[in-house]
Amino acid sequence: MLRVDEIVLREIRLALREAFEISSGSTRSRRILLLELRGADGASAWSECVAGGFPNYSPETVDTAWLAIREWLAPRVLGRRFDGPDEVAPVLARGIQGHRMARAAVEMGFWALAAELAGEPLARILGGTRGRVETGISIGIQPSPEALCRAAEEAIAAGYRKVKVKIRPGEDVEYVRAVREALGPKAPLAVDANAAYTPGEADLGAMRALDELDLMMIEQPMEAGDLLRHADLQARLATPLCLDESVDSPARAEDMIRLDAGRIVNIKPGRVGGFAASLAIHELCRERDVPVWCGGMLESGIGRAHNVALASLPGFLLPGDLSPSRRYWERDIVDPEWTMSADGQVTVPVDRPGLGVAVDAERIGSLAVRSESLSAGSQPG
Ligand code: OSB
Ligand code: MG
Repeated sequence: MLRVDEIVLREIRLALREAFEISSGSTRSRRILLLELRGADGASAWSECVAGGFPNYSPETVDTAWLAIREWLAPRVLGRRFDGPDEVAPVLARGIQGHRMARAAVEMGFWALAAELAGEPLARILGGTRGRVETGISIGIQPSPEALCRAAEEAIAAGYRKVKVKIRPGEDVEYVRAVREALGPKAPLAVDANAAYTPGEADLGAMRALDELDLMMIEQPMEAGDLLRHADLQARLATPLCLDESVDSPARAEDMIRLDAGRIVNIKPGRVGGFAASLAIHELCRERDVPVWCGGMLESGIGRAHNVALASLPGFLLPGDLSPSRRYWERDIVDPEWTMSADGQVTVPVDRPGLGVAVDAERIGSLAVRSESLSAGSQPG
């Protein structure tokens, strides 16, 4: 039996060691919304909402998620008895459009709490089978092809199993060609456009040029809702398209497969509404032989723990964006911090219950710029 009596929301700000730029915007300091779920019997668990400070990747933000959790989501689950964490997502979804990142944060907190109460690692209760997961790096847009090549070479030297480079029109073919030449023909290289391209001739030309560079995938070239145009593009390219922003539910993953709008799925549990939806997408893709991998959203060590657990499932056949803590933060908010071996593997903490890392609640308290406690009975609406 699973019951949560209090959810504490906290916003912290963590400065990135270096600014991270994607086609739609740049982040220097990450606004992070953390949830602490307190169970009936003193047990507690943490989760992280992946929404950012600005609606460029998704319409959701830290502020919309805070509102959604306080007004509509927390009141549905506080004080309510669940037989298992898989029962939470449908309760959060009923009659609510969107707000998937907010829903995911609550739902994933319940999974972490269930693992804690069962004395099992989160990876185990999700169905994870691996003790180590391969990691790739995601490199933001750089000032020059030379700077990008340096970053890519350092990443390969550090052991990363996949190098993903952010692109946008004008900072694409020349940059990626330089990286391909620097790393050699066999290096595992991918690009991510974060929806910056259109179906027009100019952008198609860039896509055709990228198609010559033996990339593992081209991630999300066009707008999230544009499955048909992704299908048209996929028909013209040999390189598999990978969809990220477009796949916000198991149904959209099925659409992708049926339309051949992409051949790989980047699963981010935060984007799809949580673990139940992630498991459904994983299952569907396994049945259809579609490889999946676990994406990242510049998470702190808490969100990373959730992602690493998910990435240990058997269908996660490609390296995830699961960089170690040091890639992003001077100091993480978990102990031990996430690390990567010299051959690009992150260890799944299967010998410890719950998230498998200790959350530094004291530090979170001192970093918090706002907090709010929600409990059963004291709820609006
Ligand atoms: O598209 O995968 C993306 C970061 C913020 C928003 C969108 C994306 C990303 C990343 C970061 O690529 C990956 C990571 O956390 O390592
Ligand atoms: Mg992406």
